[in-house]
Amino acid sequence: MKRWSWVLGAVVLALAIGVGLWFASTGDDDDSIADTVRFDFDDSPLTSTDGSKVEVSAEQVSAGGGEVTSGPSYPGAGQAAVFPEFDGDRDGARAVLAVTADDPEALSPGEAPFRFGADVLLSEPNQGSEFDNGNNVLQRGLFGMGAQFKLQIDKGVASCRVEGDAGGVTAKSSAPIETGTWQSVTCARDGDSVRVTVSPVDGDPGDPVTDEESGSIGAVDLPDDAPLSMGGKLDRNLSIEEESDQFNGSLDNVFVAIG
Ligand SMILES: [Ca+2]
Ligand SMILES: [Ca+2]
Repeated sequence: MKRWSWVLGAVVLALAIGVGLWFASTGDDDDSIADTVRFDFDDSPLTSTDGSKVEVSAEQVSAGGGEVTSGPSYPGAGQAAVFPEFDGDRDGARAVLAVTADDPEALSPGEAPFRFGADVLLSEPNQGSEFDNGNNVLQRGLFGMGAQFKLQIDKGVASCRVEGDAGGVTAKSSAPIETGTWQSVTCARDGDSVRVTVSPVDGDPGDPVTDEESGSIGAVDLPDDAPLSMGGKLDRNLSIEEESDQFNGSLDNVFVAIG
């Protein structure tokens, strides 16, 4: 009898430990789902969302009288950030949101897998001059900096570029970004793979379309002074680049999720 009760006790203990570990691992998984930073723009274009893991501050950078304003998002998504209409002149109206973190390393993924993206409503026209030849949605780092991640919509095609110390990889979507309708675009880097996924967010849900490109990337280690920018390119001194590829339209639920 004694031996059986010992065995039963051991089995109960093992089960308890197993359940405990399962709960602990589930909790860890839940934590990894939380975004590193997210902007839902419901309170203002400059307020990051509760639940973001990293404390950040955002400021508006303007040129040519451009402005980011609040406007309605799609049903159920509150407010969105509305960027200036297309103006292809050198000194045309432009505005970009600059995001900086107290700990810039927190927005530097290194070799970790990460995702970033946004819900986008693209205006027409949205490009077509030397100074606005595209629509940069979200990026950290500039081309040639040695490290970058970027989501852009050029000629109605969304693409995700990730560059590290071993090279740059760009994944282009095979699903066109329609103007005048909300769509969700997500980029994901995992090892040598970069994926771009486009899916509608209102009306007919449709099917997400994912395209993938592979190549050596290495570590994406960004300089501390490189801002995370929404709606266009910024220099490291937080000024708008002359060829800023201003995003024309509205953005919502902009996020970066590292790890
Ligand atoms: Ca919103
Ligand atoms: Ca543009």
